[in-house]
Amino acid sequence: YPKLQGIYSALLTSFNHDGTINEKGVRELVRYNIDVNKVDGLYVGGSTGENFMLGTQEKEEIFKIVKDEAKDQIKLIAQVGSLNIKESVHLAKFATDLGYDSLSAVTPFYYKFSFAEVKDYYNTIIENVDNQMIVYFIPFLTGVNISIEQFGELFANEKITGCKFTAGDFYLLERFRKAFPDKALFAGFDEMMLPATVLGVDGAIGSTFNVNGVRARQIFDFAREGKIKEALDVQHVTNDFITDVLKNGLYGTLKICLQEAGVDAGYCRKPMGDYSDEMIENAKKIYHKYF
Ligand code: SI3
Repeated sequence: YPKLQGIYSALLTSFNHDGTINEKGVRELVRYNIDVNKVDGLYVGGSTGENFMLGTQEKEEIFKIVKDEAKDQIKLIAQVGSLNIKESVHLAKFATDLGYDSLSAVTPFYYKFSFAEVKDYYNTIIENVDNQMIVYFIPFLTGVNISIEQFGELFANEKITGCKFTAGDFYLLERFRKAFPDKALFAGFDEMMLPATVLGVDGAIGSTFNVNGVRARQIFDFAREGKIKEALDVQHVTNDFITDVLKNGLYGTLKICLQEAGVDAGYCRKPMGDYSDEMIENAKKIYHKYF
């Protein structure tokens, strides 16, 4: 399987006010990421896609719309992880049949699964499909930690080819890079992209790239060229933006920013809340301050 690398937006999902999927909006989000952010790929059905609040058919619909819009212009990763492993197995086949370049699955959460169970989950999802798997490691939301030794056990399965590393543990990130130089390693925290790039990640997957993708690439490229001062200057502006966004509500603010840019990014899905007038005003100000 080809090794993935570069800048990937964790794709937002555009919802109508009643919570249904806004197909036109999803298409516009894909186009904006390709044409304006100039990303190398999209991570579809992740946290940013509000995936864990969706039903199976809705997940299928999003995978279909995104592939239909993006065609082969960029790489596509389908996040298929779910506590319902039958759903994961089904979606893994579904996305592979659509032509997705890789699968990814969040570590199973909520119940305190043993590592043996986590390993079995990944092996089961990838077993009967001709595709690769990127482990979605996000301990601050799942409570699931994986040690270097355990990553080694997962990678004993050659179809498990990488990790989306959404954690601030740079010691673990460095140990991972040294132990698995050939595995695809993606940074997951946009606000820590510079140090992650210095430690040798192959790329980054982020929510804020939907709006701030151009700066994300600058940080990545500068850091890889050893131009640390230049990279840090862009990271500083990026983190001012991210700090403002996080204060105002992450996904909603990104969507309102995109609306200011002419993209029909829609609403968030309940239980996420509606936009207040104040939030909309703040988000518009944020957009015009940085773009
Ligand atoms: O699955 C996904 O949507 C992601 O790629 C998540 C990504 O790691 C983001 N994490 C979350 C929880 O949203 C980050 O991009 C994050 O939003 C950003 O660094 C701001 O903290």
